[in-house]
Amino acid sequence: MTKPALLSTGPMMPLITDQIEAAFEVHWMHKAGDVKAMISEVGPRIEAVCTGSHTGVKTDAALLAKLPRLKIISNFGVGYDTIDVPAAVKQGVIISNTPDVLNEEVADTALGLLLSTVRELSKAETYLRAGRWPVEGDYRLTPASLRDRKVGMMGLGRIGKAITRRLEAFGLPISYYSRSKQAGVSYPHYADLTALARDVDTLIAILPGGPATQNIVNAEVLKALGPRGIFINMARGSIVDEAALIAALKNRTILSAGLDVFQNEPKINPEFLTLDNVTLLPHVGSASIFTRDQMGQLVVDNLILYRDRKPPVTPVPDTPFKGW
Ligand code: 8YV
Repeated sequence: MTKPALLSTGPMMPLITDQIEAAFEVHWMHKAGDVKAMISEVGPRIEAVCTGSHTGVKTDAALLAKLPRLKIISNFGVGYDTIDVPAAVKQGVIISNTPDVLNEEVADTALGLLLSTVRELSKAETYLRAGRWPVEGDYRLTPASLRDRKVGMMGLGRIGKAITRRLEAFGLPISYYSRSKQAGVSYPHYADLTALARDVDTLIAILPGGPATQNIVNAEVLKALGPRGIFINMARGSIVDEAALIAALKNRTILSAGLDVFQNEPKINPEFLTLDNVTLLPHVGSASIFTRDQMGQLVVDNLILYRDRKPPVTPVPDTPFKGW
């Protein structure tokens, strides 16, 4: 039996690589000397794409146009903002992602980043490691505490809810911003992000990236958040006007920020590194072996199900499965 042709937009973890190599004829973009020539040669035969935001490659309309037999794009990650969804829909391509298996891990990381930012835990450890404790005395009392804070969630999807379960255990009042009010949710709802920012002092972002949320955290929102304000981003760098955020941190328009995601990862804006009121993580929200293995297996399962002409396990809502 000939193996169907698959294009991978970049390297994948061994768990994925081993299984897709066994089931497909895999063409790796990062191994191709001349990507354009490789795509022109194999593009007409490609039936499946394996991708993820870590590859840095966009599955855009131009690439999709070169893959006329494409049936499935299996995305590593719950967020699939590097894929041109309308173009995939137009071409009748199913997109699958890796939801649910990462909810609790990302929520754990969000709380870690929140605590580290509020109580300056990374800075306090750096202080100790630099030998400053015995010389200069105790690390400073932190200006911020969770004890007197109100949280505004930006996005209340499955990961958002895993975060709010934790925030409730911490005893924190919660409100949320989303386009429409969710049935069965009792937290105050805001359809206006600036109004939410005005009423809380801590914003936690966990909503999808892409055109609909591009730069929604802008100078106006940060000003509304105010000088006690803390902004935590577990979503995508694209949701923030980074120049406005850097200015707000520099001018102390807000107190501080905790960021797991950035525009132009991994080459983040170097200005962030010069600021002392921002906690920076290298996009590690879901990054444990335990959780990444489960995400990787979902990537493979969706691809193998396509090969066997069975329904995918996690198609995204934009491309419901109607048959191959
Ligand atoms: C991954 C993520 O780091 O699931 C997501 O959307 O951002 C992360 O879990 C990323 O997708 C790796 O490509």
